[in-house]
Amino acid sequence: MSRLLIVSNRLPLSVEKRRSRLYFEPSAGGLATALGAFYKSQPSVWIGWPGIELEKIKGEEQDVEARLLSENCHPVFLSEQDVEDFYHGFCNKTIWPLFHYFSEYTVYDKDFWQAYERVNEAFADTIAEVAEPGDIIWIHDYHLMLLPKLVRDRLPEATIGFFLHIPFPSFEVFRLLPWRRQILNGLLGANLIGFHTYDYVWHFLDSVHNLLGYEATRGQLTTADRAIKADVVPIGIDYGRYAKAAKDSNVRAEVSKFREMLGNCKIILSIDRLDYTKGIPKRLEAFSIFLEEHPEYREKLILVMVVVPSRTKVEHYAQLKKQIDELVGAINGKYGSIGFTPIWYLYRPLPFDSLIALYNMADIALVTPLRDGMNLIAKEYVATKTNGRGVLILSETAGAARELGEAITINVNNPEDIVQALEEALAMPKREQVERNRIMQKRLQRYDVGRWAGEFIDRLLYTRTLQNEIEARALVSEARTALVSDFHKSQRRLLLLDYDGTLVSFSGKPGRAKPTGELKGLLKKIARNPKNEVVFISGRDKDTIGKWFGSLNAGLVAEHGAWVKEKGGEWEMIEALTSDWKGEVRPIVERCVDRTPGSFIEEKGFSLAWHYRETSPKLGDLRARELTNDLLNLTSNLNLQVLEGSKVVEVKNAGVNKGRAALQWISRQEWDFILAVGDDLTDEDVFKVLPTTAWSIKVGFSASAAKFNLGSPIEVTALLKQMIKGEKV
Ligand code: GDG
Repeated sequence: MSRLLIVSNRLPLSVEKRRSRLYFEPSAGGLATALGAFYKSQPSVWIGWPGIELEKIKGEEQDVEARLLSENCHPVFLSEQDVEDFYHGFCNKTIWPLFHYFSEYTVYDKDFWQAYERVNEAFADTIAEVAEPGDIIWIHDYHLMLLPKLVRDRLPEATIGFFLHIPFPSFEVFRLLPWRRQILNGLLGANLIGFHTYDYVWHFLDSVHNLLGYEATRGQLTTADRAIKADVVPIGIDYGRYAKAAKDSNVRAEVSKFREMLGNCKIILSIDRLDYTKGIPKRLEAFSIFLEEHPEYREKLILVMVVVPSRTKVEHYAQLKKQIDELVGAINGKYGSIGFTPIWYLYRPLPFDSLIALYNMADIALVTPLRDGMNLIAKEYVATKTNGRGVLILSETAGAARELGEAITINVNNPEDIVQALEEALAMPKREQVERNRIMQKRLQRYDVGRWAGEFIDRLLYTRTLQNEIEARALVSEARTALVSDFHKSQRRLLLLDYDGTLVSFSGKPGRAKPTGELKGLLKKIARNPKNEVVFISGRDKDTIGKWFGSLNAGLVAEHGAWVKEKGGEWEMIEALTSDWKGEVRPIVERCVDRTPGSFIEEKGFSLAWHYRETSPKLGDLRARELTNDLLNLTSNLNLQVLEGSKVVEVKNAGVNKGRAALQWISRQEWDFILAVGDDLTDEDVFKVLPTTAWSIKVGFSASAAKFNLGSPIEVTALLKQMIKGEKV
């Protein structure tokens, strides 16, 4: 049976050393709690850092490892320097602030980055040692974004899922990162990349499009040889645990204890890790305004604010702590009295029972992050409301706001908005509170953490099906051997080869994609063999094609079939064509060039092509659609055709296409081997006119009439080399 390999920065077990003795305790992190039950419900292994620096357990590594292994945990040991530069550095001073839109807090440091690379490599090595064929590898969070690719390099066949627990920022923010392409390429090693909300998916795909050029269709990307899916899979909570805990006798005892201390006051609750993303000062500011504007609530309303210490080593956290202490002091000083403090401020973690008791009692939960991937506090609060009463006020920039539509949502940057939300919450009739909470509870119960994990794995396995479809069409193993053997057995062979995107990769400017000496040598060798009839079928103008391949013993087709040149012959037009339509069309294309920086016109004898490979991708796509529409309107009465190729829109005479030109050769004699290779829409016309016995290959993995696919021009030239290997000319 296949196992689940969960990979996260921290293991669910933490190692501590006190007075020379080792202690193994459950980790406090949310992920360990969230996935704990799921992890135990099937054969699983957890890979991560055990929370102690290597130097502190020198000589005892094997004991630590053995103890962790007995709980199916595989440690990745990190040195003090790694913890400093990788965890406190790149993770918490670079990625965390940037991905939460705190670009002014973001530190760009090469040593941090190198530590991030190093630690991700160490994780990859451990996975490669532990993984067995068929295992499912599920990598978690922003600490390990390079890992999917590093694992893919080591285990090409692996099934790899990645889940990001924090927001993925918009492209304008993400692009600030000096190592942005490495991060994206790292993530693209996965088969499935999961996010909490559609916004994050969209931001990710947008960055991939802008920075790497891959376009997505319904969340699916196809790179050179792999299908990758980005999807929304919002994390749930262990609903049953929270709902049940609220009725537990220990929790009831805690409730009575707190009630005695708080009297009949209405309770507003907030619980956060100490973090600048949580909007704690904004909340305090709004609470202060509320007390100012509503003296009737003084001494009748209390804010219980739990702040859990975290990342105290990072400077911004220490500053934040000071700011909170001061604000709390000022508010308590101003609105408190001898027997009453408006803010109950606890700077420490709470035991689970106390946490549930506070959730259960609170009239209002005030959740105000400036940015939050999801925010589980909001969900847990709703789950513990056994009698259905209580109001959730939730920041619209928390991922949870996407699912908890019945909460009162606020813009945290507007204190008046928070004040109004408090007024609304305090005035909300009980019936309405119950109605809203019951709807949210139903949703949270149905889509709980087990369902989240199960769904993620199901979708991950589905991406394998997509991948299998791609692989089934790839020209590999038996099919490739059969093609080569057919070629060797045959005497009359026809090779129809496209050029750009097929024999060479695209370049920003068409003139730069010149064949190298090596490529020309290879093609020359093929064309020299009297058994081979080679035809280059290109969309390029005849002068360029003539200059590059005119000296070869090969047929040439230029401008998508407008011009044809037989071996040793002259250029001829396939039919009498006119170009007087250009005067009418050119101004439209020129206007498009003016409005689209980086684009340009290529003028050929019988066509006009608008190239946009070097424009910003989204603007290019938008303009391509506009231009195509404009041209279709204009050309409907003219005998013209508008084609959309790879980053090019082209107008040419109708009826001229590569297929028609190819037929000139195909119908010439009884070939016993035909191979056509091409990469874009214009090559489909060739594939469609081939006899059924012919071999056809599309470069790239999008839909095609070709029988097989190859990933790139490099693979095409490798195939050609393999075909002619051992052939005597
Ligand atoms: C990431 C994302 C995303 C908190 N204080 C105490 C305590 N907690 C528990 C809560 C909750 C968890 O910690 C915190 O939940 P978050 O949602 O803030 O999650 P994080 O782990 O900080 O962070 C976040 C999450 O991943 C999941 O994808 O929601 O956006 O940043 O479960 O109950 N538990 C106890 N005492 C406390 O004082 N016992």
